[in-house]
Amino acid sequence: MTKPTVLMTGAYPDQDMAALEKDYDIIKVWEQPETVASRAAEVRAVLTRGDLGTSKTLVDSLPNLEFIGCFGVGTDGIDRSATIPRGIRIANTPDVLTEDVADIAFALMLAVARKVVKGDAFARDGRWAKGNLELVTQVNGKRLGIIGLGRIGKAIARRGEAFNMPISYFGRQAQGDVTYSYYNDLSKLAASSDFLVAIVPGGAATTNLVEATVLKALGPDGYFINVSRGSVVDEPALIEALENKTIKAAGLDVFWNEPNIDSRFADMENVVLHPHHGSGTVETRRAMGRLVRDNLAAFYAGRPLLTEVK
Ligand code: NAP
Ligand code: 8YV
Repeated sequence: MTKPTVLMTGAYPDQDMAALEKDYDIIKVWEQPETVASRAAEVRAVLTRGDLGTSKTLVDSLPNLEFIGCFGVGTDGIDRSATIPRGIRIANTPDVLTEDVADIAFALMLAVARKVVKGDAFARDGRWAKGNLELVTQVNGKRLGIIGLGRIGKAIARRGEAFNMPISYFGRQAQGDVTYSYYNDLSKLAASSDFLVAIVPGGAATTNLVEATVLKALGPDGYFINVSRGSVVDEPALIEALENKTIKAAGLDVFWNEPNIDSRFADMENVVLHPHHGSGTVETRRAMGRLVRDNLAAFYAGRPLLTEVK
């Protein structure tokens, strides 16, 4: 039987590529960009990743496209102005990555406040023999502010509770199922936080949400952690705040221009950088790959998608 043609915008982990290639005829855009035009009519399904998305140009070039599967929960990179008018359905990978992304938010909070990266270098390069590492900042008991109390935001809050942190959050509305303090003004949340963690979706509605005034409100003792999308923060303002020490430090998993991030970050002592790898564990990536394939199979079988993005 002929295998259905699936166009992929970027590679998945080897285990997923092998499983996909068993059941589908894959057009690998990153290896054979020239084949897209000649085989466009065959393509009913595209697979992409949260960090790659799907451009309007690509969608418009595929006349029979009906389904986009996203390896990732964030679908801000998929141009909805191209998909909505054509009723193209989208499935993502929520929930399976929630706990790992919350872990990396906490890893960044601890790494930056407790200076774990500096401590590692200090122990390796012999500086320890000449004296102790400077005193660092405590995390437990500090005020935790969460921008976006969704699936991952709530998992971060649960970790905060275990660290005895008073928890507050910002979102478009207060949530009935939590007792945390709600702020509808982000600067007020920042002013009431020692650690301000961004975990809202990217896209037009949240672009530059964390602007200079929010960072100013966070203040010289405040830490900013971003595990959402680079677009959520005004990055030049963040760099200025870090350079001028108007905030204390930042832990960043996401950036405006990934993977070619602003080179000024590399020269700063008061940042811990991480290469957009919040969901990058073997276990979670396996679950994400499985969910993408299950959605793809459901689409071809005419069954309801497991995790459709509405
Ligand atoms: P989710 O459950 O949909 O939660 C998103 C939260 O953001 C909701 O609580 C929502 O609350 C709030 N929100 C949405 N739009 C907003 C706006 N315009 N202004 C203020 N708040 C807004 O999503 P999730 O599963 O937790 O994932 C969140 C995001 O994390 C993803 O979209 C992705 O960008 C990012 N992510 C990053 C990584 C990584 O590796 N770093 C991995 C996975 C996900 P209200 O509706 O009450 O406003
Ligand atoms: C992944 C993500 O890094 O789920 C998301 O929105 O940003 C991450 O889980 C990405 O999707 C994999 O490329």
